[in-house]
Amino acid sequence: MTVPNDESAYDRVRWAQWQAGQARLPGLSRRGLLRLTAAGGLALTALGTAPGTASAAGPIVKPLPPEWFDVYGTNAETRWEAMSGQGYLTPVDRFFVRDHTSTPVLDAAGWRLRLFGSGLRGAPTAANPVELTYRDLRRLPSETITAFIECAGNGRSFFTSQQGQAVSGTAWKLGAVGVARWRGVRLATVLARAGLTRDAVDVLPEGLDPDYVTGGVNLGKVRRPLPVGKALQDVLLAYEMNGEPLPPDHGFPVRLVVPSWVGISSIKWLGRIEVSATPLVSPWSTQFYRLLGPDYPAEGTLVTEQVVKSAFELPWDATLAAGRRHVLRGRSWSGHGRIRRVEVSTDGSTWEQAKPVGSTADRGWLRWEFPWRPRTAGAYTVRARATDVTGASQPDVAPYNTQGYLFGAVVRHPVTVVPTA
Ligand SMILES: Nc1nc2c(c(=O)[nH]1)N[C@H]1C(S)=C(S)[C@@H](COP(=O)(O)O)O[C@H]1N2
Ligand SMILES: [Mo]
Repeated sequence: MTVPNDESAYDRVRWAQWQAGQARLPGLSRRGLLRLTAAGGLALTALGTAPGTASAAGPIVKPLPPEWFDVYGTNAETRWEAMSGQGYLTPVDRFFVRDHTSTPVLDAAGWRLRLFGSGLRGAPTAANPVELTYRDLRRLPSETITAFIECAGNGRSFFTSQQGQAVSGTAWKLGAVGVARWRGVRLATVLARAGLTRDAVDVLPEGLDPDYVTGGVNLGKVRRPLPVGKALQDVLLAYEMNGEPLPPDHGFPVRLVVPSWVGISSIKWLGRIEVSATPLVSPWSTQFYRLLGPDYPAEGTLVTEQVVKSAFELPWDATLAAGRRHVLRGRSWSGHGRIRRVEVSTDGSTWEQAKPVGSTADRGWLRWEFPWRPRTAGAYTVRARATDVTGASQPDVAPYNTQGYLFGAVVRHPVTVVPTA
């Protein structure tokens, strides 16, 4: 079976196979599957709106000081002013957290990665998988990459506040993104050692966190298939983040880092990987993380690469003094490649180039700055708009989709300029 390189072709093929009963959905009981199927498209969309299952103790392990984070149930986004004065990387303690349920605290010594499936030599079963220990993994050749991880729903709240559209899911502003240096072993290396065959088409990484239950249906472990092409390209089994062992909230002992793709691809607390010679799907590829709505085909479109975005390292509703020289700083990033140009507008109509600061990693972000001397006090809106190497830029309006993914439009950031004392 051939694997389409083009992602939309991949999705068209997988969707057709899923509809025709030729794709498997592992990890869901038959009853769960029937309930899902019976629920139909509309109700499936509503699953995304079900409230999180936060435990009273707090699903996230690390401290979430209010000056660094806005917390929504089992998720916490970085406040952009907390990036002010920081270097290129997002410090681990300020990195956003997105947990479907809660952070499990695992032990590296007892951890095993289990690989199985029809896409491996000898087709090992889930009950008798190829196993790797943490020490095995640490002994394999390592690679370090700098890459952002960003939630597909980052910026979702602006569908409502800027475009007046109702969407389901966590109402993130722009802080569900961070850049880190990830060290680990290429997934390609591990798959080769496990006996990857030419027949393999999909890999399905799965987390060790609790089952995700929503709308009364247990969807099983958090998991999302990756086409084998992407799995072999630049995906890392990461055990270090910014030079330290991964902390619990970010996937200790081992997580996947799938550069440039939506955050859900980067499965944390990795436990198993099915490697399959037949197509695989999961609720995270058939219902969640699909663009659905009036402008999309009925089955929607799979979300893979992130779009272009920009953010100011300013508090929301920042206060600045009139008549003074300020330097507005920010960062821009894209899933399609490096940022080539950033423009800033402070007057609602004209755009000027921002100055790049330092260099940019291929799969990271670009830092920039823009000097500004607001002459008079009042309410202002500052805007930043980036263009990447593919020519993709930020529109004024993001295409509407019911689950509020990929908000790539220019964000109107309010700033209050006060008279100088
Ligand atoms: N096992 C597991 N992996 C997961 C998730 C999860 O809930 N469980 N959340 C995903 C989502 S939706 C995102 S955006 C990223 C967030 O990574 P972070 O919490 O390290 O910032 O992890 C992804 N990997
Ligand atoms: Mo996400």
